[in-house]
Amino acid sequence: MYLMKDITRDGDPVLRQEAADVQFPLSAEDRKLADDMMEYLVISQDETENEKYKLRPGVGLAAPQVGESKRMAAILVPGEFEDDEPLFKGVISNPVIISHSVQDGALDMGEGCLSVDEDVAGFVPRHDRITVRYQNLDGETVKLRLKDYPAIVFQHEMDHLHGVLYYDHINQAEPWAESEDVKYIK
Ligand code: SB7
Ligand code: NI
Repeated sequence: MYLMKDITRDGDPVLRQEAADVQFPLSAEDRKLADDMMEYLVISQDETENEKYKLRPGVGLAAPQVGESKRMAAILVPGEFEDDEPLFKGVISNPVIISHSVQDGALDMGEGCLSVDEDVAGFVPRHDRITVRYQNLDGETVKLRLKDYPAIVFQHEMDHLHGVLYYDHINQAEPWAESEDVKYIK
């Protein structure tokens, strides 16, 4: 089970590397990596469990964040209400954005990252809608259309696989400057 001490922090070169493709069928080691990353997300979103283990809640976790430079990320985006089905739950490998909207979107609260201890504030402009292609744990190719919050989470995780951190996208001079061309997502 991963704990906060296992999460790589900003400054660790693994977070700035281009991650390597995942091979299928998955090795036992990669399968365990996938399961352990998803386990982190599930426990981190459980209020009593996360307190017990002192885990920061996360909706995503990319392999470089646990020191593995591989193109794999676990994503668990909860539904709006408790007991709702998650908007997305899965481990994605070798993801690519195959098309995206002209419309940009940014979370109105900005973003955070388990690998960045001090929150860097500001809007993080991304694509509002994307079509992604990735491989699931069985190696099957999946094509998925996403918009708004889940689309933002996918892009945050995919950035990790390219050595990019969310604050790289923040306007340094005016971090909260609003733009007519960006949709702000609640
Ligand atoms: C806000 C938070 C995340 C994604 C998009 C907006 C995930 C935070 C956890 N992670 O550091 C995952 O890489
Ligand atoms: Ni992150």
